[in-house]
Amino acid sequence: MSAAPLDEKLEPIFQEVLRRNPGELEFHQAVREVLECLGPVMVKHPEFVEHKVIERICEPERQIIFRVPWQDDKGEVQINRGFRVEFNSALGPYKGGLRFHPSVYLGIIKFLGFEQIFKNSLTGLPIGGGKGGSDFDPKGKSDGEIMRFCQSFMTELYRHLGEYTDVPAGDIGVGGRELGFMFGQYKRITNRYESGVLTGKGLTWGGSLVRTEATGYGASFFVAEMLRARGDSFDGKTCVVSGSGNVAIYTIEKIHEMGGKVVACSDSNGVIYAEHGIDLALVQRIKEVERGRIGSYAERDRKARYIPGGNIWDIPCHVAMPSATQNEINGRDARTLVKNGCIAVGEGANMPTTPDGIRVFLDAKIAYGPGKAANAGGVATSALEMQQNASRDSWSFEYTEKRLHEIMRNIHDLCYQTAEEYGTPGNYVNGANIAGFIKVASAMVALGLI
Ligand code: NDP
Ligand code: 2IT
Repeated sequence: MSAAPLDEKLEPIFQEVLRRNPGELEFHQAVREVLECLGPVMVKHPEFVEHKVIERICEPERQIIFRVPWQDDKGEVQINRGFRVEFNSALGPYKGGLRFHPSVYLGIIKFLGFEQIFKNSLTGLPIGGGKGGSDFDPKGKSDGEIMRFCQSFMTELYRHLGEYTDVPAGDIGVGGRELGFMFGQYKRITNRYESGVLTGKGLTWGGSLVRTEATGYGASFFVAEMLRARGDSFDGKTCVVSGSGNVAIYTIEKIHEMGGKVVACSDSNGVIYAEHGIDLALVQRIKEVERGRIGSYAERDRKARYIPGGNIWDIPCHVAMPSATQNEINGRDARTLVKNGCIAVGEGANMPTTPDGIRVFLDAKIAYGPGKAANAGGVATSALEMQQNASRDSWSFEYTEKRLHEIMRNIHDLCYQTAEEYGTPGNYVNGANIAGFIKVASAMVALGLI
């Protein structure tokens, strides 16, 4: 954990968070990172201290934990645990994805929900923060098993949702297929075609163009803005993108469109290194059509190399875009990246860099875009999907992408300017945490003690 000291008013608040949430390491990490940035804000805004905004913001408004029973293809009963943490609704209905992964426990959902509050605030759109999921492992399951699990999950969750209450979407292990099964079950139970209750929907049943691409495109736009602020661009840059899921795929696409070359991607088993540039159509065939493993890429692109168990951050690059999971870049990885000439890092994933790693990037003064700013394009486009659903309209790809691009530019500029205003130019961590916090905190004060 980072050694940076906390402001004397904030230290006891953090100690209380540790005491009240034992064993939730990722949640502690996410809270500490935000609190480390807020000392100067407390000086400028004594009303936030008086109204105990930080103490309140660290405590979820509501946490739901439930049993998810389902039957596998052999007829055997399986039990998983479901979660929805409704963290903060000062700015709008709870909004955030659902993660299905065996590593999921309350501490992961709380870290994600906590980050989501500030990310959603940065988008400038009316959405609060929440997150959910399950320790269900979708890998190797049949479509029938996925459907039965999703139906059971929604049979409990539906009572907590609503277009004005709580609006889930996808995250790791949850994409169009899973959202379809969940939307179908919601519609059946409630007898309402309530499009605005979920985002990331398919295009034939209320989804928005660009939502599938939005996180990866948005993260690439954010890095392009950071590079532009330094008089540079993606043109001719060698890039590395970890993961090979939704975020990674559309990051690769947009980087290639903007003139960069992605030479590596990965999954939890290994790394693909393609010095001549990753063939995106092949990655998409393997991941989106066949639902296979990235290792099989090297069997079909003979110039590429598969490194089982490899560390993607050992591959030299100008731009690194972690797009898999939390804490995938540690201090050592960050030092390797900087030593190898990395000039920019854009986080498609949530909290992919450890506190040590963040310190290395900030000390090296490279362009470092933290997840809650860089990957906000996904949830921002979810909010655009909600707008389209509310007006029973659907926008063109070009118009929706233009809106996403503007939003990412605005987030970049807000973080950049806030970092300057607080005396730490170029520090997007401070910029994102401070700007994201102030908007939510101001709304919480205005809404009274709730
Ligand atoms: P997907 O399920 O589509 O893909 C996840 C990718 O990350 C896979 O390649 C997966 O490999 C890898 N991965 C997941 N968990 C681990 C792990 N514990 N160790 C190593 N590799 C892992 O998810 P997304 O692309 O949607 O999400 C990726 C990241 O982006 C997550 O951090 C998510 O929170 C974040 N994000 C997603 C948004 C969205 O709109 N989808 C929006 C904003 C952020 P494997 O198949 O081997 O598990
Ligand atoms: O982490 C995230 O921002 C997401 N998984 C997307 C959330 C959303 O509601 O679109």
